[in-house]
Amino acid sequence: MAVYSSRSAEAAALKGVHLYHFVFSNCSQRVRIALEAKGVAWQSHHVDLASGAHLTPGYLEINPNAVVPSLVHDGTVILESNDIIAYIDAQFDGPPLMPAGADDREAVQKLIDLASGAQAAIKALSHELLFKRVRKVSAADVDGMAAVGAPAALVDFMRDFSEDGAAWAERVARARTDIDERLGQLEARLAHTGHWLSGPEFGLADISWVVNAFRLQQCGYDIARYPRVIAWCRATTALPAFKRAVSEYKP
Ligand SMILES: N[C@@H](CCC(=O)N[C@@H](CS)C(=O)NCC(=O)O)C(=O)O
Repeated sequence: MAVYSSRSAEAAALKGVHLYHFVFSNCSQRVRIALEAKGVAWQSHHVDLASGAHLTPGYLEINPNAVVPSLVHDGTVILESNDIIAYIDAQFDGPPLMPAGADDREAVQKLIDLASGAQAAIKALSHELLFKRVRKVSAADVDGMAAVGAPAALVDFMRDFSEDGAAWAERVARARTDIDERLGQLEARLAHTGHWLSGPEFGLADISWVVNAFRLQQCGYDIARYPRVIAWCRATTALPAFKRAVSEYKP
């Protein structure tokens, strides 16, 4: 569990549940769905990634990885969206989001790890297929990120994106192979469970993955080879928690 000993006085002073997040971030959407599914009251701190609000000194004290989301619960900072949703399920009343059976629990943990490992590919595909048309990043923007202390991996990614050359094409090609492999594993799991990824009931594996599947659809990514994933995605995005947290969410 990624509990972070933050030196942020802002975070330490917070009472209740506070989410630092961005409206279109799939990792943030994952946490908002978990909060809605559990019925947890939370306060929003919208971090506008487009204007670099995640790179300010105040936010870097809360999350030194310079990413959203970050959850603060009674002054304790929890990072990593998949750890945050597990934390929310364990800490709060409401419908349990982990299945009861040991085999399903093990499968859910593997699926959550599979979703965590998909983030680099989802990010590359989002930039290639969605953001490229609307977001131009200059070499000076990238140098600016490095100058304010953004982690090297974020800076390298943005440099490749801004240059749009062979290194970027390589990232996108790797992302396509990676995502197809992971979607194949979801298809196999759904063949076994029938409806939800998590097991007999909707749960953490569904929450963890639906934001990725929804993003791939927004990207126009071809998932026709995965009919069970398509049907599952339709059912999951129709849930009230998904609508409140994602499709109808306004920051
Ligand atoms: N492993 C992290 C990944 C978080 C992440 O990559 N967040 C993205 C938005 S979905 C972000 O803040 N990106 C900022 C950037 O790339 O500059 C998690 O699951 O919380």
